[in-house]
Amino acid sequence: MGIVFTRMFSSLFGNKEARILVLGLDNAGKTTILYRLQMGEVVSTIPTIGFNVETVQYNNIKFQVWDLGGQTSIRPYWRCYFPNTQAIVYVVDSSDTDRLVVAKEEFHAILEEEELKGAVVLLFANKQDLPGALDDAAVTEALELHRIKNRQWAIFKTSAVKGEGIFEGLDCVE
Ligand SMILES: Nc1nc2c(ncn2[C@@H]2O[C@H](COP(=O)(O)OP(=O)(O)OP(=O)(O)O)[C@@H](O)[C@H]2O)c(=O)[nH]1
Ligand SMILES: [Mg+2]
Repeated sequence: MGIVFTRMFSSLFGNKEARILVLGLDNAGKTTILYRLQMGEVVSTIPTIGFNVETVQYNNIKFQVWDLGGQTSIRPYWRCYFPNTQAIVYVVDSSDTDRLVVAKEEFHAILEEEELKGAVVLLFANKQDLPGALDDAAVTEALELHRIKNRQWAIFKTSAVKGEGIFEGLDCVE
């Protein structure tokens, strides 16, 4: 998997800036992940109305990381950010089992978007530190990831608060 991603990202991005969208339901941990990536720290967050964008330099690639608000009323605006996106990080609160169906529907709707057809998809099964959090295999099943066709994707177990797994997704990028 790592080699595949390394090759893929290298050919896609070279030394250019890569534009990454961080998407997922509200409270999934997107903003926490963004600032973990950028500062290596846990920041206290409030629900994002609109977006946060930061540049993260990693493995000789400059990532322009866009973290969009995930509330129901804000999700229709995600599409404004779709053009020119190389990768999507889709963040799931693995402990929020009640909303996995909604998370699944939003995820598959994203995959249908014409403007995102070429984007690589990384899933973060976040909040692994919480009791009752589903692991990557269970999230894979709940989100019906076997339905993904003709696209490079990978899922990572993450805990933004513990700083675990966050860089693994980008780690494959050289
Ligand atoms: N236990 C635990 N809590 C987390 C983790 N990641 C984020 N949180 C917490 O979850 C809450 C929501 O995190 P945010 O990063 O603001 O969530 P968001 O996805 O940006 O939410 P919106 O901006 O509303 O879309 C905060 O209280 C975070 O501290 C994690 O890995 N483990
Ligand atoms: Mg946020």
